[in-house]
Amino acid sequence: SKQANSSHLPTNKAEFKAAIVRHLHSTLGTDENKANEHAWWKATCAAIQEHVLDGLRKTQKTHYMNDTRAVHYFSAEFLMGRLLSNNMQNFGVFEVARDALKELGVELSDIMEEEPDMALGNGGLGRLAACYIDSLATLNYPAIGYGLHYEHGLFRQEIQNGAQIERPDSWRDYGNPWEICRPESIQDISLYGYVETKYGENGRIQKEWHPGTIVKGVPWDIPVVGYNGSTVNVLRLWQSQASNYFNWDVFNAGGYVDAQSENVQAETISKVLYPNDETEAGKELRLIQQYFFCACSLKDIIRRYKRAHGDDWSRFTQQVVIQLNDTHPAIAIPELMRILVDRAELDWEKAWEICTNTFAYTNHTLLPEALEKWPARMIEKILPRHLEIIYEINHRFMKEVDKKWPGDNEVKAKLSIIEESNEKMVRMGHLSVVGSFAVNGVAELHSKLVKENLFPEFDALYPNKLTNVTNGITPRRWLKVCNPKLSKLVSDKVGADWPLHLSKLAGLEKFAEQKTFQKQFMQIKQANKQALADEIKSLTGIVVDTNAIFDIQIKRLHEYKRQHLNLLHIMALYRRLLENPDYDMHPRVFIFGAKAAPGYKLAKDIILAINKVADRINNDPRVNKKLKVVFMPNYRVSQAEKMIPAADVSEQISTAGKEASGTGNMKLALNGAVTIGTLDGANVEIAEEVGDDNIFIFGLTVDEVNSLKAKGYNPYDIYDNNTEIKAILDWLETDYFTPGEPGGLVSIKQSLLEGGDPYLVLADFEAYSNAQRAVDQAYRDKAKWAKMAILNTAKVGKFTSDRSIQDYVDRIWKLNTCKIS
Ligand code: DL6
Repeated sequence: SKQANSSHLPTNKAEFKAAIVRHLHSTLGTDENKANEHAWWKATCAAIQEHVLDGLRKTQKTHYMNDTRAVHYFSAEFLMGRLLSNNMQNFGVFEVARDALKELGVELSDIMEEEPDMALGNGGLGRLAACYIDSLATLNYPAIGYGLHYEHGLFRQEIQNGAQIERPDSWRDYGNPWEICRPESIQDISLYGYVETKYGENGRIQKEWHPGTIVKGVPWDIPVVGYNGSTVNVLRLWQSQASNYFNWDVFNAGGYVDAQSENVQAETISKVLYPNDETEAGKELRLIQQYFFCACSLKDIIRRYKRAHGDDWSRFTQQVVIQLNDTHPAIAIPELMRILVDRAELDWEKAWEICTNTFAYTNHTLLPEALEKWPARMIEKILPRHLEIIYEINHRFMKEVDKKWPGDNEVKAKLSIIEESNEKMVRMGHLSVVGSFAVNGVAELHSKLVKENLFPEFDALYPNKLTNVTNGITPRRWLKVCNPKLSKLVSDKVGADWPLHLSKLAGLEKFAEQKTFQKQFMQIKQANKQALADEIKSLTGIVVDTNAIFDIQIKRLHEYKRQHLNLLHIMALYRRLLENPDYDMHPRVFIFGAKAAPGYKLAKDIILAINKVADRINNDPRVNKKLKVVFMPNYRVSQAEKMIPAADVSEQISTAGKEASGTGNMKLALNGAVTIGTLDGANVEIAEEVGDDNIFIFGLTVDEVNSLKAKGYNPYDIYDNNTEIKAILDWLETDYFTPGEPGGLVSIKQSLLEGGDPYLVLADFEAYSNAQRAVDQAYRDKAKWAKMAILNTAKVGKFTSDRSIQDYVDRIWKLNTCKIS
């Protein structure tokens, strides 16, 4: 039952009103007359949090009593967004709380806007982690998320004169009503210093790490409420704090002064999220962040394990599985080895067996610039004992490789955890594969490419280690919470339990051609478009026509995602309209949301270009009845929740082979947007599910991309022979879009010509433009489009994160459900 775990959960308006007012008085020290929206928001959160904590306590007790095996999801990023509406929906009290507030004279939708997003992540990888912990709780699996309690999450984006300006994100400035500090579980974490070799009894060599400094890890718990509110798991995020520790040993050995001079101040460790997406930061602080949260989390796990099993390590791998979300937490592998070998004094072989039965690793990218490598020198300085352990792991691994490929030095060099380049580097991907019992990619195509291109020899060496788990999204946040009108319609047709059984959406198929249903479905889309149009107006001042096609591209700004392909096509439409005012097209609004990494110059130039072109088009009365372009500033989870329900068209146009999976593609399809996309990442599986008639696939396939590159791709061939492309690229060089500043947008042209067009934008332009014509034609046939939109919603049940989690559980984690009573 919805209240299974929350005996005092208010079930009627009167109780809710009393609870909220009680918190206004006794938690916030204000009253109904004085309270502003922020206070009402906090009091409402507090009223819900009472029950969240009740559920948390019961869950933890049940897990403890049953000594459950649990998954520990290690991730440098959790992109949680807002929690109030989600928690209310998951407890099944959204409507009653909304009505209670209304009687108090407060609009729930207004106070929800007071909640800052928890933006502790960059993009897909971090949001995936958030969806997964939602599903784990919903499916009643024992699980903990472990990460960093960044003081500043992803930067807030402002747009000034078309350019991105980064402002600090201060999500906790006025307190976070959901988190609980747990000083009783503080951990001490060592850094720097040196290693002493000692000879113990029986001549056993013992290593002792004398740290140069120690920092404190302070845990903050964010409860994670499952749908139906029965299991409440925890996301535990570590904050760094200075400790007063001063190591006289190290000082006397002469190491301290050295370490101290370059020492990272303790508090800076969890100060800020690195705003890079798909690019390795390579900074000392970043490695320290990674080690810091892994070391804290491992200590936490081992403390809990020992409470039940003492020093008996034999059951450890039965109780504990750790999922490494990309290589960011890979340093946990040598850390666990250190604990087992140096501290618990297990033999190396025994320790390694435990280790390699504990960790599993998810790869999220093939982009070479995102594959983490750390200079051995840097690891040695910060974590001297870990570097020794990594060398030992590699030494033993190289022997294994030699057994399989005797005397083959080439394969050894290729597989080695240590890259013997000018500067010795530690390859964290290789370390993760060697140290884990399972390695997965995040979509069928991506996992195939991981096997065939990234790690083929690892696949030969460890058959069955490499596998696929296709990503998923939580249908609670990404349909039930963000699109209440469509949710209600769906519930009316297929029953109210679809958020737990998303395959039930298939029940909509039979209504896809029914006139009344089409009308209802499209009326909801229209209402959602109106709401987004209002939001666009208030954020940007741009007025858009809701009868136009809402064509949406929302994701991090990256060349491989090809927002500039979209932009070039917009410029082509503009040009066609200028040349022929009767150019036949249905009105369209192109809407973007994207943040660029602050140091990624071309990505920021593309944002500038989108805004400059938008400015010109939106203010050109010759075309602005048919064409509008909007760049929504500060794209984030809560903004995605407003944009996705309003999309007609979903842009998923990455160069084939580059987007590991994508999850925005799933969210948009679920909300009835039709995809225009390449055969990349999970688009391939979305196409399989919705069928060729309900998606617009275009462009080069992975094989075609490879053969074109092998043959020698020359973008000038296209530029010289395609008058439209030539005209558009040349346009960027004028001052047409940047009055008084000729060449203001030329870097895009340069990257596509002199730069060699690494992501094949020009090669795919024609196909994209044709696919866009097909979209335009299809949209004009109202019944046809409605059917396509409905079938998208109906056929994407596969992409619930519950299915992904069940896949992980069945094939990797081997967990049992644990009902909370
Ligand atoms: O798996 C989640 C998400 C995928 O959907 C995206 O396709 C992929 O680009 C993203 N990968 C990263 C890699 N970052 N690092 N390292 O964010 O993962």
